[in-house]
Amino acid sequence: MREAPSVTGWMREARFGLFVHFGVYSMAARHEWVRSYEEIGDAEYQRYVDHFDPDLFDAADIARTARAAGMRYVVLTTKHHDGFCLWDSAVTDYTSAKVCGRDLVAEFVAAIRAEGLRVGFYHSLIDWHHPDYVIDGIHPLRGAPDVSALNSGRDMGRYRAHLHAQVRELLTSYGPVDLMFYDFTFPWKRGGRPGKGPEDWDSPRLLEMTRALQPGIVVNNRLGIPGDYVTPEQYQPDRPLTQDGVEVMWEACQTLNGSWGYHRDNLEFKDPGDVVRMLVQSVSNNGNMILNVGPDGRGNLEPRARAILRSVADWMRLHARAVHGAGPAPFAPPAHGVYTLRGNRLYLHLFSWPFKHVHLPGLAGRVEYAQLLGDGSEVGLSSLDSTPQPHAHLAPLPQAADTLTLTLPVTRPDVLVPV
Ligand code: H79
Repeated sequence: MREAPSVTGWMREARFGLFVHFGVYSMAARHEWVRSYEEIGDAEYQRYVDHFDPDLFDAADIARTARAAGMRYVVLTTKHHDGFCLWDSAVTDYTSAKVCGRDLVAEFVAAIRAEGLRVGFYHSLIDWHHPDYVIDGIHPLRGAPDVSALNSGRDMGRYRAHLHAQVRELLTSYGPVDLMFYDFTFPWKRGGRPGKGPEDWDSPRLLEMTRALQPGIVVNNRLGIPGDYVTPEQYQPDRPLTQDGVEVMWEACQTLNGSWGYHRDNLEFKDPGDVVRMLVQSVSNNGNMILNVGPDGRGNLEPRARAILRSVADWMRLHARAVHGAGPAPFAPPAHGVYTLRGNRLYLHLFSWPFKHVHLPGLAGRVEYAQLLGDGSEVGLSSLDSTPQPHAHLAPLPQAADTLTLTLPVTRPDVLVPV
């Protein structure tokens, strides 16, 4: 069952990507929203800009790490909500190029391509630095005594022109770009102030320009108008997603520890088993997962993130074929498990080990051969129709005639080393 080729074909096939959140907030090291959370003014935030020196930002290292983990695409924050740009923009000096002489977007694109991976840009529609961006309920200056006076000089029309000019730069200066992750539209009121809707960005024209400049690009739906895929954030859908009754491509974006930007004191990391579970759950529901790392203030990938990705890489080395090019299966999985299907190969992922046997309704007579994917060792098959059935008399509950029973090792064969 292959779908018609389309611009999204590579992305469905890829299933697994790496998100990279990096900016001057990485130096504050307490969440990429630090400017908003702590209502930090421009002058006060400037100290991160002045001291920005990402001497250990090594795009080649990031690209190698992603590829080893079985990720097929990498998405970098070209600009986050704080407005600081990682490329040499002609329309602002608030850039890595002006501050430290490096076009990090250029370094990123070259390195990702060199590893044979797809290139994605994250670009924030929000901009807490631009003088024309109207202060709303999540803006760092929302608590200023004179917000109305400040806003009277601000003009979203001028900001919109700036936003479009920056996107044009990104989509014309770096060769082919495979994916654009716009972030985000929030038409709801907060703190008594209206949010921002598609009219603030002129989303239809921005989307049109995006496609005109990069005809092959895949675009998310956070412009507030339909795009090519939807982006559940830190949330795992438990079924295929639809829009207006039609199935839609989706990508769960997930963090390692709840923060996208480097967060030094947050020690609550997911374990690699959780990460793998989220990935195969995504694939089983016809979705992707993009997993985030936040390089630290010097641009380095911290040891905790590296260890998790190394462990995921170990798992992917053995199990990638159950992920890349795989999708949902038309069978109901047993408890605590999901299926993924690729061609005529069905993969059963068990999140809780069922001791010696697992029963698979509807699969009797349909499976020719079974093995553990990790080591290629044969797994025994039995059903009511087949002989021999060595343990049938021991089963407390007879299984339905269409149920296939697998005989498993008593304990889980571990391929993931805990970190
Ligand atoms: O870049 C990462 C996040 O910083 C960004 N998207 C990912 C990829 C993101 N920005 N906003 N959000 C995610 C969600 C915003 C949630 C909000 Fe709120 C709820 C904004 C206002 C209400 C959380 C709570 C932030 C302020 C209060």
